[in-house]
Amino acid sequence: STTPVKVAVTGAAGQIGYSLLFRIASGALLGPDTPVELRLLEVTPALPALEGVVMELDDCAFPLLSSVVTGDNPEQIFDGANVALLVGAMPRKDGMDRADLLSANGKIFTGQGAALNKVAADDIKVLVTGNPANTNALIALSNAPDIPKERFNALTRLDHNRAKGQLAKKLEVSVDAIKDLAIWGNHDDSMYPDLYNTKVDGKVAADLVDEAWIKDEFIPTVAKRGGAIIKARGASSAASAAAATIDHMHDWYVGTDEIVSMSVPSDGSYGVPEGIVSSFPCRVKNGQWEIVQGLELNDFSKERIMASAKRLEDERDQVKQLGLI
Ligand code: NAX
Repeated sequence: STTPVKVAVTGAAGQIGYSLLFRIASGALLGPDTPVELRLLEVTPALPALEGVVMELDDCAFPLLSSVVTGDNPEQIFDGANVALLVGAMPRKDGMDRADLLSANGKIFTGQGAALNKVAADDIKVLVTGNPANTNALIALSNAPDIPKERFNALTRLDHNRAKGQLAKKLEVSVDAIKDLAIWGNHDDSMYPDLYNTKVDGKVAADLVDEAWIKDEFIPTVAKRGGAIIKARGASSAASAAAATIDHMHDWYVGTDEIVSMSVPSDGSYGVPEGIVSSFPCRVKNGQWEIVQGLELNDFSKERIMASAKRLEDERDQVKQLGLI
C-alpha cells in the first residue's frame, strides 16, 4: 500500500533512538514497499537534540520516509499510530534501587498507555523496550482498557539474539543453523534461554554442549551481557538493542516462519501465571502472535522459568501497590 504507516517512537533522541530511526526509515522495520511516517516523542529538554536527529534523517533522503512529526505531547504524537516503539525511559541512576526505577518509569507508561488508548489507530501494535520492559508493558496495557492486551509486547529479542550469537560461536556454526531457540521469563538476569528445545542443524543444542557450559557459562554470559557491554564500551547496548527492537516488530508486523522470543501477556501457558508479561517462544500468523504449545520442559527449565516468572509477579505486586495498574 502507498499510505504511510505511522510509526511512533519514544525516547527518540536517546542512544537507541539514534540507531533505530535510521533503520525504520530505510525500510528495515516494515519492508521495502511500505512508506513510513515517523512520529517522535521526547521530553521537552531533549527536543532541540531531536531536531538535530531529524536534520540527519532529512540528509539521508530515504525514499520510504514520507514525513516526520516531533513533540513532547503523547496524545499528539500517538495520534493515529499503527506501531508504537516505547523506548524512552529513565535509566537507573546511582543510588536508585529497582523499586525507585519501577516508580519513576511506571508513571511514564501509565500516561503513554492512556494516550495510546485515546488516540492510536485501531490496529495499533505496541512494543516496549524501555526498562523494566516487561512490567512497563503491563502498566501500559493496564492503562489502555480499549486496546486488546495482546497488542502489547515487551522486548526480549535482544536476549534471544545474544543467546543465538553465543551458541553459534561455541559450536562454530552460522546463526542461521540455530532454530527454535527461545528466551523465557523476564528481561533481567533471571531470563532463561532454553537449549533443550533449540535445534542446531536439526540436532538438540543441549546434546552438543556440556551441561556445565550451559549452566556456568552460557546462561550467565547472556544474562550479564548488558553489563559487559557497559564495561567495554562505556555506554549501554544501543545498536544491538535497536536491531532487536526492529527484529521483534518486523516479525510481528510482517511475519516470520521461525520461532521467536516475544514477551507477551501470559495466558497461563506452561504454568506461567496470567497477569504478567513474560517471554515465551512464539510464532506469528497473519499479524498475530501465538505462544508455541506442546514443548517438553525438563525440571531445570521449569525451575528457571518459574523463578523468572516470580520476579515478574513481584514487580507486578510492586506496581500494583504504587497504584500504577
Ligand atoms: P537514553 O537515556 O540514551 O535515551 C532515553 C531517551 O528517552 C532520552 O532521550 C530521554 O529524554 C527519553 N525519555 C525519557 N522519558 C521520556 C518520556 N516520558 N517520553 C519520551 N521520551 C522520554 O537510553 P537508551 O540507551 O536509548 O535506552 C532506552 C531504554 O532502553 C532504557 O530504559 C534502557 O534501560 C532500555 N534498554 C532495554 C533493553 C531491552 O533489551 N529491553 C536493552 C537496551 C536498553 O538497556
